[in-house]
Amino acid sequence: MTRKRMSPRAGHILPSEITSERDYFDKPSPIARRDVLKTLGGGMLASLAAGSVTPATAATERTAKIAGVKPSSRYRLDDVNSWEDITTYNNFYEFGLDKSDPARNAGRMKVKPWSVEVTGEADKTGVFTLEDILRPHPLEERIYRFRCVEAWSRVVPWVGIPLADVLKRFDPNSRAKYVEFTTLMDPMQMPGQRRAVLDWPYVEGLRIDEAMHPLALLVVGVYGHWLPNQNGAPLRLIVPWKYGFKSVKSIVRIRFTARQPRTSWNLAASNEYGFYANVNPAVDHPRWSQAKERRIGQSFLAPRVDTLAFNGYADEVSSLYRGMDLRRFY
Ligand SMILES: Nc1nc2c(c(=O)[nH]1)N[C@H]1C(S)=C(S)[C@@H](COP(=O)(O)O)O[C@H]1N2
Ligand SMILES: [Mo]
Repeated sequence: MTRKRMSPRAGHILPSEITSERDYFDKPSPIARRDVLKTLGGGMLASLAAGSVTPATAATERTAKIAGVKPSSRYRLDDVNSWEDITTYNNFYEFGLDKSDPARNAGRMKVKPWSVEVTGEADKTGVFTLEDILRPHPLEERIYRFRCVEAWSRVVPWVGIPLADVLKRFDPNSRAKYVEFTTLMDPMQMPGQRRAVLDWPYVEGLRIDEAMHPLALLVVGVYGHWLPNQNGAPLRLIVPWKYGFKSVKSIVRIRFTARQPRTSWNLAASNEYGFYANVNPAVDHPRWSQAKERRIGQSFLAPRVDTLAFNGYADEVSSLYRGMDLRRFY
């Protein structure tokens, strides 16, 4: 994997100093936000001053509608969050550290043309255009629960294709025990990558049987529209029974591998962000409880709702983890 150099100024920030998404990003207090800027040396402010961060695009602007999306009859839920809830409060650190930064900054990312490199333990590897990847597959709308490790959640009408249907076309071989997904690396377009917040590019992975599970979705849209950039256009993963950080955005590489991939948040803080990261209300994060969650779009005063085992998908996925110690494999 090629890793481009970070800016020298960013070099002194260790991953261990930024272990928590929540510490930086889930505090509503403006004072906490100022502390972040101080901690990070004000680099983000400097780039703002230099005009290198795109000014606000209309955060709630609708992307084009997708034709011919078939609503899933199986994956329907009530209380779907609004377009605004889903597209203005995001984690996409490549575009900044604040929840509102991706909607403001991701507009500059060029998502057309887009191609995905498929490598590793498969017979049909190579570079494929996004169109080639999508062409054979019907697009389906599935409403899934989404649970961030920071203890917020929402309900989202994704548009996508079962990941398994796409992966099978590459004919993974018997050595393919895991699949790794990598986000675009481009500090010119992604100002957040100029800082060593994570070891860029963002990498995530699944065991092959998890990746082949029918719930795992390759997503291209939301609410019947093509994905807005801040949600990981033009192609992202959604693994609804796992914490949100597994659902990697803006994928440019898929690699089949015999060994468990090294994943970004696990590398940054392995005691806090496991490889499996299944939603589990019984296993607290070292620094906060995971028993309940705050539903985005509701008042901060609204009572938190109970977090469900495997985010409500236990009947479908718990058999994947039979015999594993779910506390250990948090
Ligand atoms: N490349 C990349 N993918 C990412 C992230 C990120 O910072 N970079 N954040 C993750 C986290 S922590 C969450 S909660 C979800 C948020 O997805 P959403 O903004 O569409 O809700 O994206 C995940 N995928
Ligand atoms: Mo998250």
